[in-house]
Amino acid sequence: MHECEYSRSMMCLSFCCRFEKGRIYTYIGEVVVSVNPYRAMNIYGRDTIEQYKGRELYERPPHLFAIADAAYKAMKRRNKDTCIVISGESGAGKTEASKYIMQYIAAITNPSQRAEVERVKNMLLKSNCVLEAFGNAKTNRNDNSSRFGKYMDINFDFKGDPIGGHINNYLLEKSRVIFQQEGERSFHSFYQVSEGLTAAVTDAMKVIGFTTEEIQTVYKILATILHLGNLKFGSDGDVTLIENSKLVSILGDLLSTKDENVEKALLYRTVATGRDVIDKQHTHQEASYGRDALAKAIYERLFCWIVGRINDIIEVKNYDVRVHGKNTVIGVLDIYGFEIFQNNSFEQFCINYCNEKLQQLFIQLVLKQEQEEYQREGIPWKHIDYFNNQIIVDLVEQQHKGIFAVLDEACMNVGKVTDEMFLQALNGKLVKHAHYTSRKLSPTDKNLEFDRDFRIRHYAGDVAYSVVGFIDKNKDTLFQDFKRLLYNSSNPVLKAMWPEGKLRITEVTKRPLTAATLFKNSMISLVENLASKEPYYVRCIKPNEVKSPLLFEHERCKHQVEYLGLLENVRVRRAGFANRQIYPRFLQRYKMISEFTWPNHDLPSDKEAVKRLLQSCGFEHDVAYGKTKVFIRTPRTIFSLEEQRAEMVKRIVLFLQKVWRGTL
Ligand code: AD9
Ligand code: MG
Repeated sequence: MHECEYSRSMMCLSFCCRFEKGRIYTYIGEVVVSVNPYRAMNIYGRDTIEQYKGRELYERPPHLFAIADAAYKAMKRRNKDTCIVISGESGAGKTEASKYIMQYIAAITNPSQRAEVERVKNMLLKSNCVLEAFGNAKTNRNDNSSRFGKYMDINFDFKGDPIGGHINNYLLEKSRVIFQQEGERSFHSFYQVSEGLTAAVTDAMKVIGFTTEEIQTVYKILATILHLGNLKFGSDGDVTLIENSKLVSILGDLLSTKDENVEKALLYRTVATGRDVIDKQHTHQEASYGRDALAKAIYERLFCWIVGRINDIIEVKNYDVRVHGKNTVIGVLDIYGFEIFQNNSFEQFCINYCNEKLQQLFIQLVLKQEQEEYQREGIPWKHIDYFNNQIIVDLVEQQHKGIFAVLDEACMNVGKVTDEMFLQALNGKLVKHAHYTSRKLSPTDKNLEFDRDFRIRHYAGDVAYSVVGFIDKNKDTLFQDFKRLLYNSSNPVLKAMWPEGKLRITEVTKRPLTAATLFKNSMISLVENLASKEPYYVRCIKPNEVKSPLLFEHERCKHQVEYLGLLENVRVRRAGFANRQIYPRFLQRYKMISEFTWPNHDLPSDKEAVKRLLQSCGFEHDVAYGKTKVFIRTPRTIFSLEEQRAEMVKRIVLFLQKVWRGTL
């Protein structure tokens, strides 16, 4: 067996042993690996929270709470913005982890029980419940699968108490509203509304601050979408008709608009030809397309509106930086995991691209930068190899040549461009790319079943995508008539969701950005944002495909260990250093623990002074001296330095108190 294979196997064995003993968390350096237990664990209660509060990472057994505490401490002690990035495939436990992290942060903050802070915490926690109802659904991978990406910033005041937050949401899989694969469901919210409004979600919305009118509108929109699903078109000669016309008046009522306006928007579109404006009747196919696009668009708009309302309510208010100092942030990222379905479409393509971007960030921050820093600082270092997935990120997002660019170009063409033409263009551009292939390019490849598929070799595995629907989903066209219809509703909440319906037909000229471009831009800015913060990682592993608390599938786990880069992660960490600080900062913090450096040193440089200090404490064996920074191998050394410092601070304070009272 290849050495790496062997090491990965051993790593899985140790995860397996720990999993069987109910120890679902393991550390690799400061990265927490979490194996989904698929059963309720008694490890998240108040007593466990108390055990982790304020402790250093290695003082207690591995736990999510420890990483949450580390991110919190870094934010509080060093005034740094931090973020916790949770990754892993669909069903691996990311969303659950993000909720435990939020609960932990809520539990350890606001010791003085300030009412405003309690209110903010309550809202942050409740917002999860609402977002899950509208953004999660049962898939074949996960009964509660996130069908949107979520990045939540929690803002803290100078005392370290939460004072607000902000949620960014990413590409909701809205096609689920009109179509679900076998065994899957639409978003939870639809079942909740058809079961007669569950108290859970409505209460949460009320607590967050949604008005009764707003909540009613939400349910009216859900009902509208359900009715649109039943709307059928027929033909009478050349004329397209609505077969079940009774539905039109129901829709009119729900949308607070005239029935005839609903009917007209469903059957006609207004087009400007030169100076004239005419009503053009839809073909049967166009009408069906329009109806589906409407259902998807109003759900997506509803979802974004809900996020926007939550943001209005939870955003930081009345915070004066001049009075209270800088407010700092902990970001928590819980985004859809890498997924391979029976049939993979545009949505899976975007989701998997997002996972490539996050893997690239992990590589940049944990594997690459770390090694580059040792080289830069002149620390002896043997390079550890890893697979760099930048090549796949480029394959998707590169200008002109990337798959998104080819797709956008196809969508720009005037006239009818088909999905097949897009596939041809891809084949032409990517014929030599090591991570791309299709039936045309590899006719003998047995794993490529269909002519309509192209296959990407992702960092986490091969995925065949069907091009069917790529063009439509990317163009994401919604006839302007629907926007005007909704804007002209007499329901003010609905009207406010569709401001662009205000435009007259002759004013609408600009081509909107495509779905792919919007998604790409949002991913690039997400990664930039994460990279600007101090990152903490949770890597989630899914032990089996059948949601069993007893089964640990070795091969599945090994595959995840491989693509998550965990072995490389261990190697870099093991050979590397847990902590590093520039010499002046190190001295500033610890100079009081050595007679050679307190209150000032007379050595030729800060580097020499740090050397002397560490020698005098007996830590020489655990450190290396770089050009500008000192590197400390094990966290225990840092704990010990911290303890000695705390002891000295106590003594100095006592001494000063005595001087003050004149009792010395
Ligand atoms: V997806 O990419 O959104 O499809 P996630 O978010 O990674 O996926 P999720 O957190 O939803 O997965 O976990 C899936 C299921 O595993 C949950 O519904 C729980 O039933 C189960 N789970 C996950 N983590 C835990 C845990 N710490 N304790 C108990 C868990 N059960
Ligand atoms: Mg999830």
